[in-house]
Amino acid sequence: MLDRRNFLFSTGAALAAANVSSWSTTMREGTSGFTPVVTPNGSTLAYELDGDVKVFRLVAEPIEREFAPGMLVRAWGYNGETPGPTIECVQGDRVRILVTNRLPEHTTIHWHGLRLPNGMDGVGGLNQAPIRPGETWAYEFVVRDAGTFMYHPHADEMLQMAVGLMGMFIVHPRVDDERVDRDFVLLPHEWAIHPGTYRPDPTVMTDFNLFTFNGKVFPAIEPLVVRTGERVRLRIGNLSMDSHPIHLHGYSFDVTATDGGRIPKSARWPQTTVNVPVGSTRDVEWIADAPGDWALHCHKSHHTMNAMGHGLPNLLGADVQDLEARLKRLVPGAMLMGSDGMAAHAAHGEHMQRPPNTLPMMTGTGPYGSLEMGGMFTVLKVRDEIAPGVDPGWYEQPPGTSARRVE
Ligand SMILES: [Cu+2]
Repeated sequence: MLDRRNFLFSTGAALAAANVSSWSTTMREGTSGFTPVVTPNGSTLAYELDGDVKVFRLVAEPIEREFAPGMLVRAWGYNGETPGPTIECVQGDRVRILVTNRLPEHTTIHWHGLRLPNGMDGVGGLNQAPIRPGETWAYEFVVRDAGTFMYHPHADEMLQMAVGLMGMFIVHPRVDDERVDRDFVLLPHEWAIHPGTYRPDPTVMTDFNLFTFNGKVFPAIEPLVVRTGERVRLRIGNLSMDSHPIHLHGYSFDVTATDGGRIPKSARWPQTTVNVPVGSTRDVEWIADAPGDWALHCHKSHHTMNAMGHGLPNLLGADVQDLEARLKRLVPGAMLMGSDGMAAHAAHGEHMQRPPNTLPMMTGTGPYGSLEMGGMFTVLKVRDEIAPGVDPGWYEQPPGTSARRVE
Protein backbone atom coordinates (compact mmCIF):
# COMPACT_ATOMS: atom_id res chain seq x y z
CA MET A 1 0.00 0.00 0.00
CA LEU A 2 0.96 3.59 -0.47
CA ASP A 3 2.91 5.09 2.37
CA ARG A 4 0.43 7.75 3.42
CA ARG A 5 2.87 9.97 5.29
CA ASN A 6 5.44 10.15 2.52
CA PHE A 7 2.67 10.51 0.00
CA LEU A 8 1.21 13.59 1.71
CA PHE A 9 4.59 15.13 2.35
CA SER A 10 5.87 14.82 -1.16
CA THR A 11 2.66 16.00 -2.77
CA GLY A 12 2.49 19.03 -0.54
CA ALA A 13 6.11 19.85 -1.23
CA ALA A 14 5.56 19.58 -4.96
CA LEU A 15 2.59 21.93 -4.80
CA ALA A 16 4.45 24.37 -2.56
CA ALA A 17 7.32 24.51 -5.02
CA ALA A 18 4.99 24.99 -7.95
CA ASN A 19 2.50 27.48 -6.67
CA VAL A 20 2.03 29.04 -3.23
CA SER A 21 -1.65 29.80 -3.67
CA SER A 22 -2.51 26.24 -4.68
CA TRP A 23 -0.57 25.03 -1.66
CA SER A 24 -2.67 27.15 0.70
CA THR A 25 -5.86 26.19 -1.13
CA THR A 26 -4.91 22.56 -0.90
CA MET A 27 -4.19 22.80 2.81
CA ARG A 28 -7.44 24.63 3.49
CA GLU A 29 -9.43 21.98 1.68
CA GLY A 30 -7.49 19.25 3.38
CA THR A 31 -6.81 17.46 0.12
CA SER A 32 -3.60 15.87 -1.07
CA GLY A 33 -3.28 17.60 -4.46
CA PHE A 34 -4.32 14.68 -6.63
CA THR A 35 -6.71 11.78 -6.56
CA PRO A 36 -4.69 8.58 -6.05
CA VAL A 37 -5.31 5.92 -8.65
CA VAL A 38 -7.00 2.65 -7.78
CA THR A 39 -5.80 -0.57 -9.44
CA PRO A 40 -8.64 -3.10 -9.01
CA ASN A 41 -7.33 -6.49 -7.83
CA GLY A 42 -3.88 -4.88 -7.61
CA SER A 43 -1.92 -2.37 -5.59
CA THR A 44 0.04 0.87 -5.68
CA LEU A 45 3.78 0.59 -5.07
CA ALA A 46 4.96 2.16 -1.79
CA TYR A 47 8.12 4.23 -1.78
CA GLU A 48 10.63 5.74 0.61
CA LEU A 49 12.14 9.19 0.41
CA ASP A 50 15.92 9.56 0.13
CA GLY A 51 16.17 13.33 0.34
CA ASP A 52 14.04 14.47 -2.57
CA VAL A 53 14.24 11.15 -4.40
CA LYS A 54 11.31 8.76 -4.35
CA VAL A 55 12.77 5.27 -4.06
CA PHE A 56 10.68 2.38 -5.39
CA ARG A 57 11.60 -1.31 -5.27
CA LEU A 58 10.53 -3.92 -7.81
CA VAL A 59 11.39 -7.61 -7.56
CA ALA A 60 10.93 -9.65 -10.74
CA GLU A 61 10.15 -13.23 -9.70
CA PRO A 62 8.11 -16.36 -10.40
CA ILE A 63 4.69 -16.01 -8.78
CA GLU A 64 1.34 -17.73 -8.47
CA ARG A 65 -1.79 -15.80 -9.43
CA GLU A 66 -5.34 -16.99 -8.94
CA PHE A 67 -7.13 -15.79 -12.09
CA ALA A 68 -10.45 -16.77 -10.45
CA PRO A 69 -11.37 -19.34 -7.81
CA GLY A 70 -10.59 -22.71 -9.33
CA MET A 71 -7.65 -21.59 -11.43
CA LEU A 72 -4.10 -20.95 -10.30
CA VAL A 73 -1.51 -19.71 -12.78
CA ARG A 74 2.25 -20.08 -12.42
CA ALA A 75 3.39 -16.81 -13.92
CA TRP A 76 6.19 -14.29 -13.58
CA GLY A 77 5.47 -10.95 -11.95
CA TYR A 78 6.75 -8.10 -9.83
CA ASN A 79 6.48 -8.10 -6.03
CA GLY A 80 4.26 -11.18 -6.10
CA GLU A 81 1.72 -9.80 -8.58
CA THR A 82 0.87 -9.74 -12.26
CA PRO A 83 0.50 -7.03 -13.31
CA GLY A 84 3.13 -5.61 -11.00
CA PRO A 85 2.14 -2.85 -8.56
CA THR A 86 1.22 0.48 -10.11
CA ILE A 87 3.94 3.10 -9.79
CA GLU A 88 2.41 6.49 -8.97
CA CYS A 89 4.25 9.80 -8.74
CA VAL A 90 4.04 13.49 -9.58
CA GLN A 91 5.45 15.30 -12.61
CA GLY A 92 8.87 16.68 -11.73
CA ASP A 93 9.61 13.99 -9.16
CA ARG A 94 13.04 12.41 -9.19
CA VAL A 95 12.51 8.66 -8.93
CA ARG A 96 14.94 5.83 -8.24
CA ILE A 97 13.60 2.39 -9.05
CA LEU A 98 15.61 -0.50 -7.65
CA VAL A 99 15.00 -3.64 -9.70
CA THR A 100 15.99 -7.01 -8.26
CA ASN A 101 16.03 -10.02 -10.56
CA ARG A 102 14.87 -13.27 -8.97
CA LEU A 103 13.97 -14.86 -12.30
CA PRO A 104 15.86 -17.85 -13.70
CA GLU A 105 17.16 -15.66 -16.56
CA HIS A 106 18.30 -12.08 -17.15
CA THR A 107 15.85 -9.19 -17.50
CA THR A 108 15.61 -5.38 -17.79
CA ILE A 109 12.81 -2.85 -17.39
CA HIS A 110 11.76 -0.37 -20.04
CA TRP A 111 9.69 2.62 -18.85
CA HIS A 112 7.19 2.71 -21.66
CA GLY A 113 6.17 6.18 -22.84
CA LEU A 114 8.37 8.12 -20.43
CA ARG A 115 10.88 10.61 -21.79
CA LEU A 116 14.15 9.99 -19.97
CA PRO A 117 17.93 9.76 -20.44
CA ASN A 118 18.91 7.16 -23.02
CA GLY A 119 20.79 5.08 -20.45
CA MET A 120 17.60 4.64 -18.39
CA ASP A 121 15.45 3.32 -21.25
CA GLY A 122 16.02 -0.31 -20.38
CA VAL A 123 16.50 -2.02 -23.73
CA GLY A 124 18.85 -4.90 -22.99
CA GLY A 125 21.93 -4.85 -25.21
CA LEU A 126 21.11 -1.38 -26.57
CA ASN A 127 20.90 0.86 -23.49
CA GLN A 128 22.33 -1.42 -20.81
CA ALA A 129 23.72 -4.84 -20.08
CA PRO A 130 21.07 -7.29 -18.84
CA ILE A 131 20.23 -7.57 -15.15
CA ARG A 132 21.50 -11.04 -14.26
CA PRO A 133 19.67 -13.31 -11.81
CA GLY A 134 20.44 -12.18 -8.27
CA GLU A 135 21.47 -8.65 -9.27
CA THR A 136 19.78 -5.38 -8.29
CA TRP A 137 20.02 -2.40 -10.64
CA ALA A 138 18.96 1.21 -10.11
CA TYR A 139 17.10 3.31 -12.65
CA GLU A 140 17.00 6.99 -11.73
CA PHE A 141 15.48 9.91 -13.63
CA VAL A 142 13.31 12.99 -13.33
CA VAL A 143 9.75 12.34 -14.47
CA ARG A 144 9.16 15.03 -17.08
CA ASP A 145 5.62 14.33 -18.22
CA ALA A 146 2.28 13.70 -16.57
CA GLY A 147 0.27 10.84 -17.97
CA THR A 148 -0.49 7.15 -18.17
CA PHE A 149 2.55 5.00 -18.91
CA MET A 150 3.66 1.41 -18.46
CA TYR A 151 6.68 -0.70 -17.57
CA HIS A 152 7.82 -4.05 -18.93
CA PRO A 153 10.98 -6.06 -19.65
CA HIS A 154 12.99 -5.39 -22.79
CA ALA A 155 14.92 -8.67 -22.55
CA ASP A 156 13.57 -12.01 -23.82
CA GLU A 157 10.59 -9.78 -24.27
CA MET A 158 8.04 -12.05 -25.89
CA LEU A 159 8.42 -14.73 -23.23
CA GLN A 160 8.68 -12.38 -20.27
CA MET A 161 5.55 -10.44 -21.21
CA ALA A 162 3.68 -13.63 -22.21
CA VAL A 163 4.12 -14.92 -18.66
CA GLY A 164 3.03 -11.73 -16.95
CA LEU A 165 5.87 -9.20 -16.42
CA MET A 166 4.29 -5.77 -16.84
CA GLY A 167 2.77 -2.90 -14.88
CA MET A 168 1.39 0.64 -15.05
CA PHE A 169 3.28 3.88 -14.33
CA ILE A 170 1.02 6.82 -13.50
CA VAL A 171 2.28 10.41 -13.30
CA HIS A 172 -0.01 13.12 -11.96
CA PRO A 173 0.41 16.70 -13.11
CA ARG A 174 2.10 18.96 -10.59
CA VAL A 175 -0.94 21.22 -10.62
CA ASP A 176 -4.00 19.33 -11.77
CA ASP A 177 -6.66 21.51 -13.38
CA GLU A 178 -8.66 18.47 -14.50
CA ARG A 179 -8.87 16.56 -11.29
CA VAL A 180 -11.31 13.67 -11.13
CA ASP A 181 -13.12 12.05 -8.19
CA ARG A 182 -12.20 8.45 -9.13
CA ASP A 183 -9.18 7.34 -11.08
CA PHE A 184 -9.01 3.65 -12.06
CA VAL A 185 -6.24 1.67 -13.79
CA LEU A 186 -6.85 -1.44 -15.92
CA LEU A 187 -4.16 -3.43 -17.70
CA PRO A 188 -5.70 -6.09 -19.97
CA HIS A 189 -3.60 -9.08 -20.90
CA GLU A 190 -4.04 -12.30 -22.85
CA TRP A 191 -2.64 -15.71 -22.07
CA ALA A 192 -2.25 -19.16 -23.57
CA ILE A 193 -2.85 -21.64 -20.75
CA HIS A 194 -3.98 -24.96 -22.11
CA PRO A 195 -6.92 -26.57 -20.27
CA GLY A 196 -5.61 -28.68 -17.42
CA THR A 197 -2.26 -26.87 -17.15
CA TYR A 198 -0.85 -24.15 -14.88
CA ARG A 199 1.77 -22.34 -16.95
CA PRO A 200 1.34 -19.86 -19.80
CA ASP A 201 2.68 -21.36 -23.04
CA PRO A 202 5.09 -18.79 -24.49
CA THR A 203 5.32 -20.63 -27.81
CA VAL A 204 1.76 -19.54 -28.61
CA MET A 205 2.03 -16.34 -30.62
CA THR A 206 -1.53 -15.23 -31.33
CA ASP A 207 -4.04 -17.92 -30.36
CA PHE A 208 -4.70 -16.94 -26.74
CA ASN A 209 -7.43 -18.49 -24.61
CA LEU A 210 -7.58 -16.45 -21.38
CA PHE A 211 -8.16 -12.72 -21.16
CA THR A 212 -7.59 -10.76 -17.97
CA PHE A 213 -8.06 -7.30 -16.52
CA ASN A 214 -5.33 -6.75 -13.92
CA GLY A 215 -4.55 -10.47 -13.83
CA LYS A 216 -8.11 -11.66 -13.13
CA VAL A 217 -10.98 -12.99 -15.22
CA PHE A 218 -14.66 -12.31 -14.65
CA PRO A 219 -16.25 -12.82 -12.16
CA ALA A 220 -13.09 -12.37 -10.06
CA ILE A 221 -12.51 -8.84 -11.41
CA GLU A 222 -13.52 -6.25 -8.82
CA PRO A 223 -16.32 -3.89 -9.89
CA LEU A 224 -15.59 -0.18 -10.26
CA VAL A 225 -17.73 1.47 -7.57
CA VAL A 226 -18.48 5.19 -7.84
CA ARG A 227 -20.95 7.69 -6.42
CA THR A 228 -23.62 9.22 -8.62
CA GLY A 229 -22.37 12.46 -10.16
CA GLU A 230 -18.67 11.81 -9.71
CA ARG A 231 -16.18 12.51 -12.46
CA VAL A 232 -14.46 9.23 -13.29
CA ARG A 233 -11.25 8.52 -15.17
CA LEU A 234 -10.33 5.08 -16.44
CA ARG A 235 -6.75 4.54 -17.64
CA ILE A 236 -6.23 1.48 -19.82
CA GLY A 237 -2.89 0.14 -20.98
CA ASN A 238 -2.10 -2.65 -23.41
CA LEU A 239 1.04 -4.78 -23.57
CA SER A 240 -0.69 -7.82 -25.04
CA MET A 241 -0.61 -9.02 -28.65
CA ASP A 242 -4.03 -7.69 -29.71
CA SER A 243 -5.95 -4.45 -29.50
CA HIS A 244 -8.79 -4.34 -26.97
CA PRO A 245 -11.89 -2.26 -27.78
CA ILE A 246 -13.10 -1.47 -24.26
CA HIS A 247 -16.81 -0.72 -24.17
CA LEU A 248 -18.81 0.92 -21.37
CA HIS A 249 -22.59 0.58 -21.25
CA GLY A 250 -24.91 3.41 -20.27
CA TYR A 251 -22.49 6.26 -20.93
CA SER A 252 -20.57 8.17 -23.50
CA PHE A 253 -17.05 9.06 -22.42
CA ASP A 254 -14.36 11.38 -23.75
CA VAL A 255 -10.99 9.99 -24.74
CA THR A 256 -8.81 12.50 -22.87
CA ALA A 257 -5.25 11.18 -23.15
CA THR A 258 -2.90 8.68 -24.75
CA ASP A 259 0.56 7.62 -23.62
CA GLY A 260 1.74 10.64 -25.61
CA GLY A 261 -0.06 13.03 -23.25
CA ARG A 262 -3.39 14.77 -22.73
CA ILE A 263 -5.48 15.48 -25.81
CA PRO A 264 -6.49 19.15 -26.28
CA LYS A 265 -10.16 19.55 -25.29
CA SER A 266 -11.17 20.60 -28.79
CA ALA A 267 -9.74 17.36 -30.22
CA ARG A 268 -11.24 14.84 -27.81
CA TRP A 269 -13.49 12.09 -29.13
CA PRO A 270 -16.78 11.18 -27.53
CA GLN A 271 -17.06 7.41 -27.70
CA THR A 272 -18.65 4.44 -26.01
CA THR A 273 -15.87 2.05 -27.04
CA VAL A 274 -12.23 3.02 -26.91
CA ASN A 275 -9.87 0.84 -28.90
CA VAL A 276 -6.61 0.44 -27.02
CA PRO A 277 -3.92 -0.57 -29.49
CA VAL A 278 -0.94 -2.71 -28.58
CA GLY A 279 1.79 -0.72 -26.86
CA SER A 280 -0.51 2.20 -26.03
CA THR A 281 -2.55 3.68 -23.23
CA ARG A 282 -5.88 5.51 -23.33
CA ASP A 283 -7.53 7.65 -20.65
CA VAL A 284 -11.29 8.04 -20.79
CA GLU A 285 -13.42 10.27 -18.56
CA TRP A 286 -17.11 10.68 -17.89
CA ILE A 287 -19.57 11.98 -15.31
CA ALA A 288 -21.24 9.02 -13.62
CA ASP A 289 -24.72 10.53 -13.57
CA ALA A 290 -26.71 7.34 -14.29
CA PRO A 291 -27.09 4.94 -11.34
CA GLY A 292 -27.02 1.25 -12.13
CA ASP A 293 -24.85 -1.77 -12.86
CA TRP A 294 -23.22 -1.05 -16.19
CA ALA A 295 -21.19 -3.64 -18.08
CA LEU A 296 -17.58 -2.69 -18.86
CA HIS A 297 -15.81 -5.12 -21.14
CA CYS A 298 -13.64 -5.79 -24.15
CA HIS A 299 -15.87 -5.94 -27.22
CA LYS A 300 -13.99 -8.77 -28.90
CA SER A 301 -16.49 -11.41 -27.87
CA HIS A 302 -13.88 -14.14 -27.57
CA HIS A 303 -12.11 -11.90 -25.01
CA THR A 304 -15.13 -12.15 -22.69
CA MET A 305 -14.96 -15.89 -22.36
CA ASN A 306 -12.48 -18.40 -21.02
CA ALA A 307 -10.64 -21.27 -22.63
CA MET A 308 -12.44 -23.86 -24.67
CA GLY A 309 -11.23 -26.82 -26.69
CA HIS A 310 -9.96 -25.97 -30.15
CA GLY A 311 -9.97 -27.99 -33.35
CA LEU A 312 -13.53 -29.22 -32.74
CA PRO A 313 -15.95 -29.83 -35.60
CA ASN A 314 -18.54 -27.06 -36.05
CA LEU A 315 -21.84 -28.55 -34.90
CA LEU A 316 -23.94 -25.38 -34.89
CA GLY A 317 -27.31 -26.31 -36.40
CA ALA A 318 -26.56 -30.04 -36.55
CA ASP A 319 -28.98 -32.63 -35.10
CA VAL A 320 -26.66 -34.35 -32.65
CA GLN A 321 -29.12 -36.21 -30.40
CA ASP A 322 -28.63 -39.60 -31.96
CA LEU A 323 -24.91 -39.03 -32.34
CA GLU A 324 -24.53 -38.02 -28.70
CA ALA A 325 -26.44 -41.10 -27.49
CA ARG A 326 -24.16 -43.36 -29.52
CA LEU A 327 -21.06 -41.50 -28.38
CA LYS A 328 -22.10 -41.83 -24.72
CA ARG A 329 -22.27 -45.60 -25.14
CA LEU A 330 -18.65 -45.56 -26.26
CA VAL A 331 -17.37 -42.75 -23.98
CA PRO A 332 -19.48 -42.39 -20.82
CA GLY A 333 -19.97 -38.71 -19.89
CA ALA A 334 -19.02 -37.44 -23.35
CA MET A 335 -21.03 -34.58 -24.77
CA LEU A 336 -21.13 -32.65 -27.99
CA MET A 337 -20.89 -28.88 -27.87
CA GLY A 338 -22.53 -26.04 -29.67
CA SER A 339 -25.32 -27.53 -31.79
CA ASP A 340 -27.89 -25.04 -30.37
CA GLY A 341 -25.40 -22.27 -29.48
CA MET A 342 -22.96 -22.29 -26.58
CA ALA A 343 -25.10 -20.79 -23.79
CA ALA A 344 -25.93 -24.20 -22.35
CA HIS A 345 -22.28 -24.48 -21.43
CA ALA A 346 -22.17 -21.41 -19.20
CA ALA A 347 -21.08 -22.12 -15.64
CA HIS A 348 -22.03 -25.73 -16.16
CA GLY A 349 -19.12 -27.50 -14.53
CA GLU A 350 -21.43 -30.03 -12.98
CA HIS A 351 -22.83 -31.73 -16.05
CA MET A 352 -19.67 -31.25 -18.08
CA GLN A 353 -16.33 -32.61 -16.97
CA ARG A 354 -13.54 -30.06 -17.14
CA PRO A 355 -9.83 -30.74 -16.72
CA PRO A 356 -8.36 -29.67 -13.38
CA ASN A 357 -7.36 -25.99 -12.97
CA THR A 358 -9.69 -24.99 -15.81
CA LEU A 359 -12.46 -22.42 -15.55
CA PRO A 360 -15.84 -22.72 -17.26
CA MET A 361 -15.90 -21.18 -20.71
CA MET A 362 -18.64 -18.76 -19.62
CA THR A 363 -19.60 -18.07 -16.04
CA GLY A 364 -20.81 -15.55 -13.48
CA THR A 365 -24.25 -15.07 -12.02
CA GLY A 366 -26.18 -11.81 -11.69
CA PRO A 367 -29.53 -11.00 -10.10
CA TYR A 368 -31.32 -12.40 -13.17
CA GLY A 369 -29.29 -15.55 -13.71
CA SER A 370 -26.18 -16.57 -15.60
CA LEU A 371 -24.19 -13.74 -17.22
CA GLU A 372 -22.50 -16.13 -19.65
CA MET A 373 -19.30 -14.11 -19.53
CA GLY A 374 -15.68 -14.64 -18.61
CA GLY A 375 -12.38 -12.95 -19.35
CA MET A 376 -12.30 -9.17 -19.77
CA PHE A 377 -15.63 -8.25 -18.21
CA THR A 378 -16.50 -6.26 -15.11
CA VAL A 379 -19.23 -3.92 -13.87
CA LEU A 380 -19.31 -0.19 -13.20
CA LYS A 381 -21.55 0.21 -10.15
CA VAL A 382 -22.96 3.72 -9.78
CA ARG A 383 -24.87 4.45 -6.57
CA ASP A 384 -26.09 7.53 -4.71
CA GLU A 385 -24.42 6.23 -1.55
CA ILE A 386 -21.28 4.14 -1.40
CA ALA A 387 -18.95 3.08 1.39
CA PRO A 388 -15.18 2.83 0.83
CA GLY A 389 -14.12 -0.64 -0.22
CA VAL A 390 -17.65 -2.06 -0.03
CA ASP A 391 -19.33 -3.74 -2.98
CA PRO A 392 -22.88 -2.34 -2.92
CA GLY A 393 -24.36 -5.55 -4.37
CA TRP A 394 -26.67 -5.64 -7.37
CA TYR A 395 -28.61 -2.58 -8.50
CA GLU A 396 -32.31 -2.44 -7.71
CA GLN A 397 -33.98 -1.11 -10.82
CA PRO A 398 -36.68 1.47 -9.99
CA PRO A 399 -40.21 0.16 -10.66
CA GLY A 400 -41.32 0.72 -14.24
CA THR A 401 -37.78 1.00 -15.64
CA SER A 402 -37.09 -2.67 -16.42
CA ALA A 403 -37.49 -4.67 -19.60
CA ARG A 404 -40.46 -7.05 -19.22
CA ARG A 405 -42.06 -10.00 -20.92
CA VAL A 406 -45.24 -8.99 -22.70
CA GLU A 407 -46.49 -12.37 -23.96
CU1 LIG B 1 -9.90 -7.72 -25.95
